[in-house]
Amino acid sequence: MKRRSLYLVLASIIVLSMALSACAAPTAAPAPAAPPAEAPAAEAPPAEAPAEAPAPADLTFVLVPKNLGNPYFDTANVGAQEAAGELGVTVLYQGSAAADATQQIQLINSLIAQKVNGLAVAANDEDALVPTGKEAMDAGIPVVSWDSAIGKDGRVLHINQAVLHDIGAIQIQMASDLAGPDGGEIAVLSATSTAPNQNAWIEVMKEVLTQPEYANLKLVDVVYGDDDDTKSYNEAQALFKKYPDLKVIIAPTTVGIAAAARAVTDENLIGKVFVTGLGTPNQMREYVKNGASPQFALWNPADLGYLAIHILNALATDQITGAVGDTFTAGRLGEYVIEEDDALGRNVLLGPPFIYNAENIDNFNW
Ligand code: RAM
Repeated sequence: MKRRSLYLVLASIIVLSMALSACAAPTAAPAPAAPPAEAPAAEAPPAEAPAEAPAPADLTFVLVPKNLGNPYFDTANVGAQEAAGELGVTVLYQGSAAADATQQIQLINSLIAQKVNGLAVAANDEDALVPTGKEAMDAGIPVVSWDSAIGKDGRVLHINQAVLHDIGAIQIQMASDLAGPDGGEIAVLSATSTAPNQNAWIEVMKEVLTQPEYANLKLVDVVYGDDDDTKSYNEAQALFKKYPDLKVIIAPTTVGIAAAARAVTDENLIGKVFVTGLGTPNQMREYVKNGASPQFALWNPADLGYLAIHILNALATDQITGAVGDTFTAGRLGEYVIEEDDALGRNVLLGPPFIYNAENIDNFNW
């Protein structure tokens, strides 16, 4: 309960600081958002690299989401601020208005020029971010990606929310449950067409669909709502029109799933078209209860942000180099090992995804 109320306070501060930064000119790289009151005051990063290892109070890391205004990323920032408080460092939360790689690169370039001490980026494009990540690392700024990976050469390591295959497979399993024994037509409503994480999960879904147990599910389309609520809502409406027999929409994005569930509700399609995928409990509670989206999955985004900052701090203070086999302790989450696999290169794994449904949804308030 205590931690929940702290989350609520931090979440309100973040929403307020985001509202303030949203008022600033959105076209240029966004101005640094004011850090929450609990975090140490943000200081301008030193003009020149200090001769000795910096004290924690001098370290400024930046948590960069795919876009601002997305409760999933805001929740990750709650965990990042918790880690900042424990470590005595400053974590700024800065992102572009749209989930767009060009805007994100502009922002990161300005953060490199400001000589921040570390970057944790949820990438809008795997390849496009590599040169920028390299530039930061050449300037002595450790870069990790989290949620959505930068290509291997553009970061030290990736903080992976759950096993890639499990995230794809759990969504097909939920869609199959919802479609029922006769199966039927399913469609994917994704985020942006360049999103590294969604694209990887969709590939897994296609592979899993070839298994005999899913032979009665037919994937009819993959459309993109760009992690924009209105576009996602319109794409869901278009799917209803184009595929009158559609049974399930899988939205592997917290923005898309909430918009699709709202569209199903508005069109009185509850019980005819089901929505599932990846969502946050507060955004989805209403749709779990009204039957538009009886089940969906996710990991804990606050833990992901918390882990990202602990790792970044361990790298920036030379506790680890980021080599495979390096171990470190991430506060309340315990010990982690840096691993390597073909898809993600060097990475650290948070844990398994979790299914939310009518029985458990009220146990979560984020
Ligand atoms: C959206 C973003 C994010 C993804 C979640 C599930 O919020 O696209 O990258 O991990 O959905």
